[in-house]
Amino acid sequence: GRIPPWWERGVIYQIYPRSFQDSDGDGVGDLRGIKQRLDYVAALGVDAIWLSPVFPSPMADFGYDVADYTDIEPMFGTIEDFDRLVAAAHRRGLKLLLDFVPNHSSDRHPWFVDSRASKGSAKRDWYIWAPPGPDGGPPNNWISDFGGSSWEWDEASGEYYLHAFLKEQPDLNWRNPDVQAAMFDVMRFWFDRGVDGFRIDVLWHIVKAEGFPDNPVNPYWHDRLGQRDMLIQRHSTDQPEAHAIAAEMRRLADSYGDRLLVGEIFLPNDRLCAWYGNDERPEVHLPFNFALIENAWNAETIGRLVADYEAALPPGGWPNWVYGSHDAARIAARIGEAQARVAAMLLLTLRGTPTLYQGDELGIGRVEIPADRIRDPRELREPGLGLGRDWSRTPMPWTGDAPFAGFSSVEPWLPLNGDWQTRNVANQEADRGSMLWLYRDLLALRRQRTALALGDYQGVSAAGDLLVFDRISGTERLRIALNLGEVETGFVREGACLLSTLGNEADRDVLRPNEGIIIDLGAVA
Ligand code: TEU
Repeated sequence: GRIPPWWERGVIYQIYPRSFQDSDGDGVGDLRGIKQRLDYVAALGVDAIWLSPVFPSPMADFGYDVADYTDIEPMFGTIEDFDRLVAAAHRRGLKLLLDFVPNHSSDRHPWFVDSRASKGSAKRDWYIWAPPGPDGGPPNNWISDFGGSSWEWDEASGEYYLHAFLKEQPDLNWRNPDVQAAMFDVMRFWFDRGVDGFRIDVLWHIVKAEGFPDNPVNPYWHDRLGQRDMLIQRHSTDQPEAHAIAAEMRRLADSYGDRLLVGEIFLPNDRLCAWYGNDERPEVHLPFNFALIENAWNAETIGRLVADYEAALPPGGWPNWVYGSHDAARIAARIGEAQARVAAMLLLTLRGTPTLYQGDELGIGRVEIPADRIRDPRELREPGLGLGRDWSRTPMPWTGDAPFAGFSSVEPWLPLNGDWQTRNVANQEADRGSMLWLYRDLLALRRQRTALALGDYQGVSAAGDLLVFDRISGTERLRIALNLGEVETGFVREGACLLSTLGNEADRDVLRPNEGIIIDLGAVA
């Protein structure tokens, strides 16, 4: 039969480079630091690491504002450090994915410096410029993800430029073939250096409707936080031309063999799944599925969203799941540590490629960031809306026995989790009942059991606090039963229990509070 590509069996681990390991005592993590910690990552049992952006950047949005797509930010190291990191990862059987940020560059990128110099600049059309609208204000009503208009007036050249995010992140004009060619060259540059793929930042944003029509008003916006949700991004995102570009990126990736493209796309299932493309014109391998980030932690909701997503997948489309990132509140902060153990079991037993976020394997919860240490521009621009992301970007706590948890020799750029002296890698490695060991056990089981890695999904029940589903491969059938609540619930324990989130086995037909189990129903005829 067909041999599945590595990323179908694989598990991705997201590293936020600023906060993984500092090797040179500046309070910010770096590539050498990541290299020093690769044994930890390999021992966890994941297959690939994805690095948030490591390119030269003024850091207005902590690397998502790229000033040079084909070099390494000095704060993170050199291109030689990068090559050594790739080699060291590959030696351990780990793939390495980079974060590609095609929608926008930094306003300090030489392309934009040239573009804004004058209306007649050679690279004027590499970005998106427009004259004022009829009322003399911005060309249309589009709103930035960081608050305010998406358009910034440029006094010197007498036009507005578009930025879907910060004004320091001008949107590139992907309708321009020279931009496309330059960006495909960027992908080649890193593929040639041995990179195994890309997570593509805000892929659904890269093309905008011609003529820049106003976005329609969102009838539900008053239910949501902030003016960002006031409009439906109909004309500013998800244009048909962007799919053709994704297909071109895929052709390029495929020309290198077994490389992976993960697209960051926030859309409802039907439009999300369109980004798989089809057999004749495949697009990204994995359009990120954020359903577990965007929905309530509730058995019925989850049962339904898994079924809906499975039903929306195109033939051959491989699923994926994620519940944490450098943008989202941490899973343990959202649902508490006891349920975060159940969530780990869910994420690592659903059908599809899971992406883990650094630190979630330690159960890090809410980290209070004192007002004077807030760094995230999304929070600084719109205080009080709860849009901050710093609290999921805090440094990895490696040990309770060294200053700054072994992350750095100096005060880190963001504070550590308040409980770092007890909640850290060293302590959890020494404690067989820790969250870290639960992740290791789950990842090891996934490797051993084809039903978990590649098997079919079959919903069994989703009611009250109880979520039950099966994973099936050939004659192998595993049942996953999760108690999403804090009260004991009846459950018939047939078969052999392979793993419980509580560590030991119950002696009655129940799921204990906050318990999830994986049972082996044995070979089925
Ligand atoms: O995030 C894009 C993005 O759309 C998120 O801000 C999203 O809107 C939000 O999380 C949904 O609640 C990516 C990066 O992951 C983020 O760190 C960058 O700031 C952003 O793109 C701009 O590059």
